[in-house]
Amino acid sequence: MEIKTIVTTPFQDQKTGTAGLRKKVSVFSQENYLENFIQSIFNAVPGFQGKTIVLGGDGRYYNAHAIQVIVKMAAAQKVGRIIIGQNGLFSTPAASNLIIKRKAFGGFILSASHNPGGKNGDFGIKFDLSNGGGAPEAVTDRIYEETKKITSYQIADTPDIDISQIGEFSVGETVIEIVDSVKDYVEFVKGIFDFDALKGLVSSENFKMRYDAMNGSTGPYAVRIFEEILGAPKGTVLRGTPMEDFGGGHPDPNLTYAKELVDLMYSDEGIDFGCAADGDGDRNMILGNHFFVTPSDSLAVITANYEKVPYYKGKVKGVARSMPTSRALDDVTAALGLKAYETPTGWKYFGSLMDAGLISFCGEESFGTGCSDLREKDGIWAILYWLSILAATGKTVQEVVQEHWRRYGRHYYLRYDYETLETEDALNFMDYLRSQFGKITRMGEETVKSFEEWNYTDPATGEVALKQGIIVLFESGSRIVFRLSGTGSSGKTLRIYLEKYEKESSRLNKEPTEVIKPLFEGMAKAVSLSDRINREYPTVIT
Ligand code: VG1
Ligand code: CO
Repeated sequence: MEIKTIVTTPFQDQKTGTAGLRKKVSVFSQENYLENFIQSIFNAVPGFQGKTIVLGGDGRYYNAHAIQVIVKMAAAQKVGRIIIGQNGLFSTPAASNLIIKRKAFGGFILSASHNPGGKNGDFGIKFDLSNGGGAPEAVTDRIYEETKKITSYQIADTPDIDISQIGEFSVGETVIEIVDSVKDYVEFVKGIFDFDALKGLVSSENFKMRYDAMNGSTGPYAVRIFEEILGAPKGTVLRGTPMEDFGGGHPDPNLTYAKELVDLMYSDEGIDFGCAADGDGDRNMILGNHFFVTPSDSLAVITANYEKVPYYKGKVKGVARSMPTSRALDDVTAALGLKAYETPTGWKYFGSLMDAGLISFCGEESFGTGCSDLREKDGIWAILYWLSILAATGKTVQEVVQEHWRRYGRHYYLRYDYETLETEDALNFMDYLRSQFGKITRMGEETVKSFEEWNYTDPATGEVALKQGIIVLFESGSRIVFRLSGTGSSGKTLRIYLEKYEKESSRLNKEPTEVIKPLFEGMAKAVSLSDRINREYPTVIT
């Protein structure tokens, strides 16, 4: 097998964001673009030779091509073994699980997560390390440096491989192992949850659930777990076939993009439990009958109920949430005497806390929840956890959450996203906010207590991450956070996170929009939001 050295020139835009490198397919398909990035990983992270790696993605457009390229480039590096999901498919948590289980050196996850797919959509690559989690900033910075000075890459001159059949064969010195994408993941969740108890609930005639796979990677996982193993009737899994363009949809499990499921849950069909995962299966949404659970509440409820999942009984010592995630979790950790950590946005920041044994669960307001048994967030894990709570308590989703609010109070919470702003407008707006630190003392009815930039020091590694968001804290306890997204592929997305705490029992069941509106309007006026960002309305409110 001949190994070719191809001369190339650097691209200046291969800096990874919150979760890997994400770009339009048209950008990724420029000549040498993908190859440069992969070679830069090999250059920045020595030691691939003879080692095992995991490779697969969410099935979006360009996955099939990228797999062939990565196999040939990995063969040129004399990687020992490449474990590939059948037809190239792995959900992100399943890939993380395999990296850990097979003691791999790392993994390449081909996904742009919840971003739309297809020829005109996004593609992405995430590089995970041997702990099964996204490479930390020190590593991604090194990769970025390599991308800026790359002059050539190596690739094996060999035909495309067949990834449609389970089995093993070799390409040069590299063993290729095509595996059932679902099997190891199923064993993983079976090791955590009581499948007999779950089966009792899920297969019962009195319980109806729907799982929306959004034509992403989790369809086959959900069919196997919920329909085949737990005995839910066929048809429980909606949009279960992975598609290159996610059926034209936006595979993001929230009230806007999973609208059909939401409508179904608010109809008179009498569905008890609704859930969805994103394109690569790391995000989740939880719904009850006529009831939506915010991701921040979900994390708090999961933590408050950890004794209900026997596997976690007595095991949980600490829990973490990303900074913009509501502080509902903090009430629980304080009451249960658990250690609480606050990290920057992005799952990679949880990894070091898990490696150090500090946390068992973690979550983000962006529909991400997960556990330290993996190093990626995990949609199906969260869904099985919720089902376990329902099975153990015999309560409905709504009862569980309302009981939680009665005990701990409720953190009303909404996120306003302004997508694809002009980069300059977005950056200027953030700078404007900085210029107002200490100056703006009131926003509408609220009195400002502090207004500042948030910087982070990792309690496990001492690593520092600066400027991770701007926080306005009010005397009332309400909070507003501003930050720019690190996952978009064009322009800038401004995220504004708004939170208001309520303990009064008569005010626990209000519409979040109604409660948050004055907070939003007071802020918007105080900082002349629309004028500064040149946008009247948010693109999405979640
Ligand atoms: C968004 C979310 C963040 C999440 C990230 C990756 O990042 O806010 O919480 O970790 O997406 O999620 P940003 O920088 O756009 O706000 V996923 O499902 O892409 O792996
Ligand atoms: Co995702």
